[in-house]
Amino acid sequence: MRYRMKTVSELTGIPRNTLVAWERRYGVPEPERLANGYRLYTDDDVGVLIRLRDAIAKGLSISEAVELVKEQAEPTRPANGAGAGDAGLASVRRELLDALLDFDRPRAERLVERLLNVPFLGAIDEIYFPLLRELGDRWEAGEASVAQEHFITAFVRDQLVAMLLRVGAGRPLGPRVACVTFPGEKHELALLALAVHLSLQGCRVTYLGADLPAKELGRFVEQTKPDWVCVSIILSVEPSAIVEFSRAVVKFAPRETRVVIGGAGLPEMGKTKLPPRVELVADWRHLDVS
Ligand code: B12
Repeated sequence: MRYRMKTVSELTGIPRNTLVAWERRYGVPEPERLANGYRLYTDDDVGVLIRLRDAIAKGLSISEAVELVKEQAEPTRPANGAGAGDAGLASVRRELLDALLDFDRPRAERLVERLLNVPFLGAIDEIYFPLLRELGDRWEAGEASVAQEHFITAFVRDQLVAMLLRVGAGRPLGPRVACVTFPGEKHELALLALAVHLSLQGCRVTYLGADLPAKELGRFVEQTKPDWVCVSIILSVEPSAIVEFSRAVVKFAPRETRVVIGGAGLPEMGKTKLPPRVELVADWRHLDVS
């Protein structure tokens, strides 16, 4: 996505003249310029600005914050193409998993600080999701205890919530999206990551979390009339459960509301028909809610 300066200012809470001043003095970030002079910021630019803003909020001067953001970028910045960056992230991920399996939170926090300049979606894709998948495999093989799984899950959840808080409340007139898991589904980390992704696109996200009964979701939709409802399923479910759930939600939804159900637990639907305005999307990167 590309954003105009006005949107970036709304998303980050940084006034426009400050954005111009930081760019002029420190070259951070340096957005693309259109022929008419308008600036176009990328998701990465917005990520950098959010990190600068947060470093300043912690008491650093702007020049210290710029130094920190540049320094933090070094271990993961590609030297000659993507390979070096990927290797940097892979080693952070391995060390992070080791620290967490040892219940060593301070060490884990220090490793996360090295990700300060990695865009949120990059950290999710390269660090947190692969780490969770490896954890799941270890748990399944009997190589990770339930205590380790709970501790690590809580840590990752904290990081995702922190991202969500930093991204902010979305554009004032951005699409209104409710995020919720399928009834009975307790896995909520992919949903949190989805909420970060949607907020970065300017959506105004209402995060409803895990395991809301379909009837309650229907009531919520009737009351608040969101533009979209995004539902995450990680544990496998039957097609009939998807249809029953969709009907229960759509029954109360206004015509404008669209329901997207996605995640690793989606079944092969075959010829099963879904109610109108309900769609299945496996990967949230393919989700366009603009
Ligand atoms: C953390 C975890 C837990 C935690 C969850 C805590 C929490 N607050 O979320 C706890 C301990 C509660 C838990 C419980 C269970 N878990 Co668990 N858990 C995991 C683990 C390690 C990570 C889950 C996760 O967050 N995945 C998110 C990311 C990493 O995965 P992803 O699916 O690839 O995400 C993508 C898509 O799914 C998609 N997506 C997801 N949502 C949406 C939504 C939309 C709209 C769209 C478009 C896309 C989309 O986008 C993502 C990016 O592409 C996984 C391992 C794994 N491989 O996922 C096991 C795993 C999911 N768990 C598993 C199991 C078996 C269970 C239990 C049944 C164990 C038990 N006997 O009690 C219970 C079930 C609880 C329940 N009713 O939901 C199995 C599931 C096997 C299966 N396919 O059925 C897994 C795969 C572990 C394994 N390897 O065996 N678990």
